[in-house]
Amino acid sequence: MRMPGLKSILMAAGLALAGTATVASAQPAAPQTAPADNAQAVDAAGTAPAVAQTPALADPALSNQALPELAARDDVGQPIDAALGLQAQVSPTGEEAAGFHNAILMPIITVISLLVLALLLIAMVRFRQARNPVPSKTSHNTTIEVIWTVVPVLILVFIAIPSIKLLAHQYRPAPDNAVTLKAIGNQWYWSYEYPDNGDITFTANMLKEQDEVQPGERYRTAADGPRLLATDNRVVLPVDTPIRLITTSTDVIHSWAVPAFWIKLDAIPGRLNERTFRIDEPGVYFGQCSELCGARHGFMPIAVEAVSPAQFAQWVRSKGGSMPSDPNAPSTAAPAQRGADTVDDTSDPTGATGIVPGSPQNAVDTTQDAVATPTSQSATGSLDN
Ligand SMILES: [Cu+2]
Repeated sequence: MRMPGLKSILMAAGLALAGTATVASAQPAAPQTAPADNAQAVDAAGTAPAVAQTPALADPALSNQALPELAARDDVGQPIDAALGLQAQVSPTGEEAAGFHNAILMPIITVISLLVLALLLIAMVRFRQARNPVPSKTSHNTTIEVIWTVVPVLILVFIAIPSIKLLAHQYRPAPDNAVTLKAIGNQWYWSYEYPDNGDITFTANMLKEQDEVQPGERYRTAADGPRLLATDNRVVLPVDTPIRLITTSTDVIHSWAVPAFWIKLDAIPGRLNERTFRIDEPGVYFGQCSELCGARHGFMPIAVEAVSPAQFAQWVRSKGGSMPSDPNAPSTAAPAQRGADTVDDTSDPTGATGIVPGSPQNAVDTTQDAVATPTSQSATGSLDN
């Protein structure tokens, strides 16, 4: 009897040791895998991006955001003491989901719970043994059996319609003008890239408390946000703009989650996950890694600063990046524009575009096509090509 118990204890101990050995060997490898993971940024810049893997800051006492940093608000974008329900939602899907939860799911589950409680109480009181010394011989009742089958089906169908609609909205692909944010999970911090905005990469580490830092080292202030949620670098995103969030990881599975955006997306090594969301209100929003990822899982917070599109563009340029509309935009965005122009010029059935003055071929086109009216824009596009 005792032998299998001892054997399983030994096996469990062996597995536990093997597990810690894997974690220990994976840890030093993590910093090297981060730059290699981003093949897109390597292509765009021509050189491997020097992702700052060490949390060291140039001046740790100062914020290194090139923005007047927004102060975090107590009532939005973070947990509130003794509050019930969902955080205030600032994205369209979040508002839809919160409405679904508050207006449909909560009332239905409340009514069902009260009904079941009432039925239990009735059964306990009316059909108790003391009151029914001779047990009833009732075995079934067709009407009630039909009702308790059909009504739950109807309730489920009623819930499924808004539920599937919400699911579809959550997985709507990003439009072309979306801003791309790539969040990379590391044990135990997040690093970020903006692949459409040049070579912007940075890491975000949790800010320590004043009594935990060395003299001169940056510590958390009230404006940074709550304890365990404030980070040294905030993710900056524009409001009223579709955000394409891409997550991946360098070591284990993490999860990028910001409750106010209704976003929780796993970051999985070797994979890219993608979701789209929009932020309606400027502000500071906090989240945390939401996948158990190791010893410091609880200490890799997420802080997002949502600003106006103009401020976002200013921030991007101050970080050495560029907006897709900039003339010196990186090659990741520019070729699509030129390619689109070429297609427009050649596929125009009226021959109205792509006319170069003095070209014999175009002269023929113009004579044959009565509606040919070259615009300066199309002529420029043609000359460029
Ligand atoms: Cu994590």
